[in-house]
Amino acid sequence: MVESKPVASGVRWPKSNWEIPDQTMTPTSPTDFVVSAEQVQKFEADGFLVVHGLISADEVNQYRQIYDRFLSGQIACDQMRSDLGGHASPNKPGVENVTQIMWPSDFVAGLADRALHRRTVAVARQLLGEDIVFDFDMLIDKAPRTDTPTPWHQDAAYWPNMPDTRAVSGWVALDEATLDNGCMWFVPGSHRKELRSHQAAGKGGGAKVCQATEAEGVAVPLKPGSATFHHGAMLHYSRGNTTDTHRRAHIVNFRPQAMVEYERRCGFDHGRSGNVTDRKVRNMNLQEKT
Ligand SMILES: O=C(O)CCC(=O)C(=O)O
Repeated sequence: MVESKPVASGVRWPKSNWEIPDQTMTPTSPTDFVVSAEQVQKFEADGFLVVHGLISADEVNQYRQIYDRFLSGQIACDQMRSDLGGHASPNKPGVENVTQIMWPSDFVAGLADRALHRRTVAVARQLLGEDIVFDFDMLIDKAPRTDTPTPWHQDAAYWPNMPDTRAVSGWVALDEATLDNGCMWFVPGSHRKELRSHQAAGKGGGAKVCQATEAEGVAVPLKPGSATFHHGAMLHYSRGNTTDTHRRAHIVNFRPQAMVEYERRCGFDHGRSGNVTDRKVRNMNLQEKT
């Protein structure tokens, strides 16, 4: 059992004064989530892990309500919103191909202290160690019929080089994730090989792409409330959404506390301070600011 600890110290509240409407996700709801030794071994071997039932159906409904306020603009977060599929031609006028909203927990007071963040950090610590802490979170939505794949990539290719490369993302499905709406695909074991060479996916947007095919990977459909955890060097991708409904995912990223402090000392904060180039940076070597 992992002791629950605050996961996002120093968070800047609130750019929105919107309050979570009921108490379903109070900080007193169970926050621990235990994975087995076999699951830890599987994560080490494969570089990703499927965790069923991370949050309950009631909690999923609560997170969907919050999510839809972001998507509709009721929670104003324009500076954190972009089209991760901006490299592809627009498929639906006025709708992003792939909506990406960075740092949602900055916009809803207390969000980072509730079930989704608490349980993802509990799992992340069991997978990578007790020094693992929250780094940043994001929403990635594929709206109906936007039909835009998220290009094959490794998250580490977006980040600066780190002395300690432990990193894990908890990708929590708020809708059923299927082959047709863009469930995640992973290439087992790719986290233990050299990072592949990445290029800009196209002219618009900040997405990167590397060479990989579905034939190398496995698709991971998920029920709402279930999650995948993938290593920062895991090769992954998702197909476009060809269905009539949204594919909403809330993603929380973790790394060792010392590495979060190192990133921040170097001025790298995953776009939090409005520096969108943070999201486009390709494995530069950081300079610590004194
Ligand atoms: O949701 C997606 O389609 C992509 C997610 C992703 O690339 C990530 O969580 O690192």
